[in-house]
Amino acid sequence: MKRALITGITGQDGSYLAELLLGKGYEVHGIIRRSSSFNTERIDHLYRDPHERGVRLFLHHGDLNDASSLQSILAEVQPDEIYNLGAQSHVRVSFDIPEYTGEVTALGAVRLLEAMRKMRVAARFYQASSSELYGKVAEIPQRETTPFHPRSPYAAAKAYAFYVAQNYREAYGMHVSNGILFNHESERRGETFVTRKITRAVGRIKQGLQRELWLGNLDARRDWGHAEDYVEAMWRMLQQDQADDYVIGMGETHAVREFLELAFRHADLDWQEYVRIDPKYFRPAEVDVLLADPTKAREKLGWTPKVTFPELVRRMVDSDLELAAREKRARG
Ligand code: NDP
Ligand code: GDR
Repeated sequence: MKRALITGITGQDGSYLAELLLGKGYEVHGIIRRSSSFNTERIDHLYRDPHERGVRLFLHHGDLNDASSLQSILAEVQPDEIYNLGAQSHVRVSFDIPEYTGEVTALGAVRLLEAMRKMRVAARFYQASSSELYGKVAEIPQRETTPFHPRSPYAAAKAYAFYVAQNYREAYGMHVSNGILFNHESERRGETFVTRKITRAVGRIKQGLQRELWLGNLDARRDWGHAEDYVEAMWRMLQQDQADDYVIGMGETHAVREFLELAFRHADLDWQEYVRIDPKYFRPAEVDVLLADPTKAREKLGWTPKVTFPELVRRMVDSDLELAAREKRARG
């Protein structure tokens, strides 16, 4: 039985990846942070008491900012594959907490790689790199050879992690791959990212629980896919004989405004009646347009996404319509 270790298992991608790997027969270990309120909602449906027979999901307390916890967990788990998904992943927030973002998102990656090297853990390693690396884009579409131009403390931290991952591959011959993933969303997306903020508002407006939706830049363009498809690409990267770096995206770009229109229309609402602009949601430096060229992933990994952009929007709105209906019932 293969054994995988996931940092960021409580996040959107971590939860889908854990599902995928459990479905493939892996034993899955996840690192979780201690917090005063539960932060395991996205994986609660996968978790069983470890005293039961046949359990294959195990959770360990640790932190990317705490090298000794990483070393202990690696020594105990001895994984075959490591997926480093843990990060302070919010671009706007990274302008407010740039130093902390660097600690987790940049130095967290080197802490984990260095722990692996020191402990002689010969696992394959996936680093969650991001299309934010392209930032002020040098070419459209963006491919593996497009130069980076980070536009936020988050993107700068991810650039460090990208290069350090490449360096451990070249310097120590470790099997380390970067997935340069474009935006991917889902019913489990964090509620402050723009897509989920919109679909959550659609559900709540429809139920009369909310009257306005405050947003920032509606002209930014993103290449949006579904997270379930993207975690499949992560896994495929670690099944290759050679470690490498891959762009993962749909090859389609849409403005925030288009997402808004589709989402509100799906619930028979007109977005213009509800959306207001608040400058606080604009970023000090913006990434205007992202568009992936995923040719290499298609050809080398045989990866093709299944969920289209309109399906993604529909799924998220349907799920949030149900959530808001439950919220209303609970209020009585
Ligand atoms: P989320 O924000 O949903 O999840 C982030 C995860 O990181 C959570 O499990 C969080 O734990 C964990 N985490 C945060 N800080 C620490 C820390 N100090 N130590 C250990 N774990 C920590 O992100 P996504 O699932 O959307 O993204 C997964 C990864 O992929 C991230 O690295 C992100 O930057 C990157 N990425 C995401 C893209 C996307 O469109 N979703 C695109 C490209 C890259 P907790 O629940 O306790 O907060
Ligand atoms: P992004 O995602 O910054 O691309 O990072 P986000 O959904 O936060 O923003 C996308 C675009 O929408 C614009 N926008 C708003 N964004 C937010 N969050 N809230 C608003 O109210 C709002 N109004 C307009 C933004 O300006 C931006 O242009 C995500 C994260 O998952 C990263 O971790 C990941 O690396 C990248 O995607 C690829």
